[in-house]
Amino acid sequence: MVRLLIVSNRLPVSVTKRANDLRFQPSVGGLATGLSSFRESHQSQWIGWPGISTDKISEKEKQQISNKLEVQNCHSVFLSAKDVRNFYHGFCNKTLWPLFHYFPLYTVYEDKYWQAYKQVNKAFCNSIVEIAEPDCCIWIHDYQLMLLPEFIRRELPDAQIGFFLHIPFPSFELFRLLPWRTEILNGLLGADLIGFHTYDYVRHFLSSTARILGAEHSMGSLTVGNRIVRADAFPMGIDYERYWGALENPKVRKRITTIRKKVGNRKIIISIDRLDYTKGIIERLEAFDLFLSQNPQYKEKVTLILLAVPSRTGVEDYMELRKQLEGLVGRINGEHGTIGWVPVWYLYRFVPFERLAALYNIADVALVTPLRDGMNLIAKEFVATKTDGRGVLILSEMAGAASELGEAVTINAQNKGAIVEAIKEALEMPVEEQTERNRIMQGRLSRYTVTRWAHDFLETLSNVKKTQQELSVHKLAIPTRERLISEYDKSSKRLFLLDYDGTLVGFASRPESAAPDQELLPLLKALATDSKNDVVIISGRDKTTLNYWLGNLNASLIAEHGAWIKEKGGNWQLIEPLRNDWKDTIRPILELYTDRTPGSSIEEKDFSLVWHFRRSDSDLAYVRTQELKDTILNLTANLDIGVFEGSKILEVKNLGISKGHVVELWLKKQKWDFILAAGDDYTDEELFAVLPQNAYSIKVGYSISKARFNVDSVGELRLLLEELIKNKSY
Ligand code: ADQ
Repeated sequence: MVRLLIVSNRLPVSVTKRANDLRFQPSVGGLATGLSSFRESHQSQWIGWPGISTDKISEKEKQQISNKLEVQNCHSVFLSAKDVRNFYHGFCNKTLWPLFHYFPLYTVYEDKYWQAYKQVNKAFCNSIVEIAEPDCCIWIHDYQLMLLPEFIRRELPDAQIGFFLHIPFPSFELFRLLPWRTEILNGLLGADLIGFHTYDYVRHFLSSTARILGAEHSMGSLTVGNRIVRADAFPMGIDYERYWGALENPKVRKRITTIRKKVGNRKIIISIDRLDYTKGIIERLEAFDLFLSQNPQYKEKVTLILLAVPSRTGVEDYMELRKQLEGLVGRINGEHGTIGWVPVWYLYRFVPFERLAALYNIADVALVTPLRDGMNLIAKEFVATKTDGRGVLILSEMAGAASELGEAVTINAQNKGAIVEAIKEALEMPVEEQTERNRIMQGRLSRYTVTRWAHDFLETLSNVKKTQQELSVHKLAIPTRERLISEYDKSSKRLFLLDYDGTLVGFASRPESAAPDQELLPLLKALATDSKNDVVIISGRDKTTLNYWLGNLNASLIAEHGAWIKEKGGNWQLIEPLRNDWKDTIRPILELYTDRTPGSSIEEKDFSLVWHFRRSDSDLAYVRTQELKDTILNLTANLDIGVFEGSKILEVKNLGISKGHVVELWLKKQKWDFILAAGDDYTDEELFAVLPQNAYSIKVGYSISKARFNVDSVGELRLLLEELIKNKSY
């Protein structure tokens, strides 16, 4: 079994020091508790910070901590007080946290924070490299470690690296504000699988990689160098059985009795969160205040229990929030309370599981109204404890959990009126309806638990790795390359079928800018001058451009994917008569789309029309190509016309034209004893398909292909061609 390393900023055990004594306690939070059962069944090690800075402990204590945690399979990464200040409170919690939660005004951009972030990610990398085996499985968690996948990839190129983001990935409009956006994206792309809670976050991430790095995806898969990287949604679940079975615990039942005695028969609303401005606690309290003002009949009939867990207590924004919250609780209690009734019971502390479960269980309503939340486990935990089916969840649309818990009463957390209405609806909801809604949600939560989530993630990671391995089997490795060169040397009737764009030259932002450079022309010239070689450049380009660029070579040219042929020393010939009267109907449509899509342009060839959108906004272009395809297909249903999507182009052409068709003519010309064909896109697949088994067919780039081999890049293909002509004088 491949060894699993789990990496997160905090270890599942936190160390504190009181009166010279080290104390070891379980860390708060869903990840640590959620993965505990999973860890027991897997051979795994956890790498992270034990929560105490090195300035507070001696070298001896540091060693003591390491030793004690190693026994629990936890490997410590130590941070200094300065690291905690600049990395954790700084870049993590003053830059990434607010920006990723759509609070750009709270976001601080400081170079010293960024430097600390890089340095701590590097320190994590060093610790991992010390204990990891080259092919082990490394699962990295959350926004504190977004550079780590790339750092590890450089050190351990064969490792299986997964990354999961627990907070939202913001829309491109927010993410682009980050001065270090490129580094963060490249950091993440060091992983093989990048997981998010919801598909919306996946979309945002893919949109940012496309717009910032120009890396296009296909169904969530991106090609990064010679690796396929996948981005997908894995909604994190909870340890369902633990919450569902909570009532069996006598401590939980005792706690419920105590609370019931104190609250009497009043309805109970709970509000439980880490004290964080993203959780919408102030807005929620203001809504409760409004509810009491607008519904005097509920005075003395309802109690809001507000439990806030201390969080990031050293950060000013959090201290300010606490002050504001406590002021507001005081005002509401002062204004609405009576001698025997305190409307809001406020607790600022961490509570153990039994108390938390008792609160979930006794509550009539849970108000979970974050302004933004990656997932929100409180909502799920509340529903899971409702064994009798009673209780209503009011849930913000802005929590990732909303995409799974559609039966909750969902609200816009900024709309106080809507929260007021929802509280009333929840308090008055018939029991049958409550039960019905909860049963559906419980079914879902019981199936997709945290253990299933972890398995699902790790299984997908291993599948991505398998796909990578399948593709890398086809990589033109040194032995095959040597065999190819030796067969070339021995043969005398050699055929080269070479695509142009994306194969011999890289893509340019404008099609006309991809002219052959000063390295390519001599290379092709040397190849074509050898009398044993027959070189055919087979392209989708129009014949005028091809002729202008490559017409002087001792080579044959094929233009428009096989519509036109110019044999060595001959003239252009049409392969077969083709219609092009359809262009008059299609051209005005393309013109309309070009006007509506800034950056796009039309290229007209004799037998095809091409709509280019490499310089357009990728999301807009995506929508437009789908519309355009539908429109054209409707118009040309009875004609012999096809619509094809290529690399940032949409091409409308006669169906009779195909690279495969024209290559067949060449294959019949004579008995070739060496064939090398190279291409990069879907039109070249038609070519690869008709080649004899022993031909060297090479795809530039990595994706599933009919070609026998892959090379990484245009540069690698050119190197191979150079090797063939090296040391040979013509
Ligand atoms: P958090 O922002 O911490 O997590 P959340 O998902 O609500 O938010 O998890 C909080 C966890 O802490 C829950 O498991 C809960 O039981 C526990 N907890 C809350 N209040 C407590 C209290 N007073 N005493 C004891 N325990 C308490 C981040 C993201 C979330 C995402 C999680 C998991 O911000 O959006 O859901 O990670 O991916």
